[in-house]
This record gives sequence, structure tokens and C-alpha cells, in this order.
Amino acid sequence: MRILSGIQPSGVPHLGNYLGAVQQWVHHQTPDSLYCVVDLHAITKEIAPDSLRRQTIECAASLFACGLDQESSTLFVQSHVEFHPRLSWLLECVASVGELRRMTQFKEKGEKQELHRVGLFTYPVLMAADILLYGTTHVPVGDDQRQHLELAREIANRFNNTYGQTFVVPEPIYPSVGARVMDLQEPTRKMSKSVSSPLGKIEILDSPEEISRKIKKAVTDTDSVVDYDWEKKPGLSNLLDLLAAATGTEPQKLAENYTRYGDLKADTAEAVVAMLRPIQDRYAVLIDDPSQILSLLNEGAQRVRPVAQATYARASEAMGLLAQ
Ligand code: AQP
Repeated sequence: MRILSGIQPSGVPHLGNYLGAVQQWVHHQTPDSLYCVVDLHAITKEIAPDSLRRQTIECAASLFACGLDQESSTLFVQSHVEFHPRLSWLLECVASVGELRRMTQFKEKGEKQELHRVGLFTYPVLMAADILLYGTTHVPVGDDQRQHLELAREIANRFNNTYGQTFVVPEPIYPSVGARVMDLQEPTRKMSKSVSSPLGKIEILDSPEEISRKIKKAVTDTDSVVDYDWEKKPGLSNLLDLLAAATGTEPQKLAENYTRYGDLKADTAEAVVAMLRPIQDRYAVLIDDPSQILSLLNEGAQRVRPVAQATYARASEAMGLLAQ
């Protein structure tokens, strides 16, 4: 089983990133599990160079704080392995404009940009390259990546059919609870680093007071029946999912324990604070030594580069590019 998954250093990871992806990554750590901070994806949106540099280190520190470690798996920075954009170009010559136009994340995020970046449009192809470079069999991701994963599979199959068997066709892995954590203020859209308002997202480094305040202000509905029903009660169901993920229980069962929204919110806040506390404690120690984080990341890139180089060589030769 070869695992690969990534996260953009576009801000502090939030509960959606943690429950949808990072918690699974920690659970699936083996020497064949590769995780990357996808900085080349982060530059598809406006980001100041200083912020990108700082956030890349902070993002890596927060992943180590969540439980990744270089002894059990490998964490690296995407731009440190030059074969990601190189393979992406080959795959851009296999993917179609129509496929990319159908990507809902492009439609949502593109609308918000003043400058319509080509990179935001082709980003799902780079994501396919990230995955296919390593012979990935499984990709642990949140539910929002379903469409991108399907595209990566489609591109792999098309390439194999056209140029001969080159890529492994990857399977997604979604968590049973927390696969789609919703914005606390707009519970019909996903919690997002760049789109959610400060009150709509809980960052994993938020203080206990901030977490309690945000959950207290979370949008629910006007009646007062506690029910796990995503269609009629998305805000409440989102809170039940958070409490379930933080306590390892079933959201339906939890709903039976509550008659008042206030009690559910108070318990959810307490459980989320307790879940994040050890992560925050470890982060405070790790971020004190950014050069150590950088050296761990460099080591990670060195470890994975030969695999990426070999896959790239196979793909380029299969397409007819001359080997050097
Ligand atoms: N709300 C979410 N619920 C569950 N999983 C989520 N993920 C993201 N949001 C949720 C999962 O987190 C991993 C890393 O995501 P990303 O950093 O690559 O970017 P994203 O999916 O575009 O997430 P954001 O937070 O919305 O980032 P921005 O705003 O910067 O684009 C992925 O596995 C994703 O599924």
C-alpha cells in the first residue's frame, strides 16, 4: 500500500483539514506513506512570498505536532521535488479543457480571484501528478477532493491506454466521520482556510477561548430539537459530527443525549479543546526551532526524489521524449 496526500500551506490547518485528512495520515503512517506540503498549489491564489515561506514551515510543524514523524513516514515540500511540475506538464497534454472546466473548486475559487490564474485552472492536473509520481495506491483525503481524485484516476487510465501501462490507478480513502467539516457560519459550505470567515473556521492552533466562542456562535436553526439530520439541520449536524469525531462516538447516538443546543455546544467546545490541546503543546515546542523543521523537510525530499525521478523517466519515455 503506497499512500500519498498533501496539504496547502495557505493558512493554519483547520478542523476540516485535521479530521478530513491529517488524522487519517497519522493513522496510516508506514515507511510507504508519503505526505507533502503542496506549496506549488498554494501559489495558485494570491499569497505574499514572506507569508508563503513562514506558512510552509508552520504547516510542516503543525503536521509533526499532529503526530506525523519522519521515522514512521515521510513529509516533504512539493516544490523541493522538481518532478511534480515536470510530470504535470506531460499530464496536461493528456487531460482535456472540458474536464478541468467541470471542477467545482475552480468555479468556486476562480470567481473570487481578480486575476483568473491559469494555475488555478490546471491545479487538478498537478494534483494528479503529485499522486501518480509515487505509484500511489491510496489517497486519504476529505470528501471535497472526490472530483479531483476521479480526475487523477481518469488521467492515469487514459495515459496507460494511450502509451502503455505506466501509472498505478489510485483509490481514495475517506474518513467515516469528519470527511466534510462545514463552515460554522455557513454550514452548507465546507470549512476552508481561504474562504471561511474567522468565525466560520476553527484553526488547530486557536485558543480554548476562541474555540468556545466560535462554537457558541455557530449557526444552528430556530427550533430546538436536537436531531442528526443533514438536510434539515446542517449546522446542528456539523456540531454533532465534530463532537463525534472528537470523542470517537456516533453522531446519531450523541443526538439522543441532548435536549438543548447550548449543552451540545458547550460539550462540543470542551471536546474539541481537549482534542487539540496536546497538538498545540507539541507545536509550541517544534516551532521554536524552524531550522530543524527545514532540515527534516529536506531529508524527506531526498528520500522521495529517486521514486519520483524513476516514474517521470518512465512516463516521458513512454510518450516518446528522448532519454538523456
Ligand atoms: N472542510 C473540510 N472537511 C474535511 N476535509 C477537508 N479538507 C479540506 N477542507 C476540509 C481536506 O484537507 C486536506 C488538505 O486540504 P488543502 O489544504 O489541500 O486544501 P483545500 O482542500 O482546498 O482546503 P481548504 O482549507 O479549503 O484550503 P484553501 O482554502 O487554501 O483552498 C485535503 O485532503 C482536503 O480534502
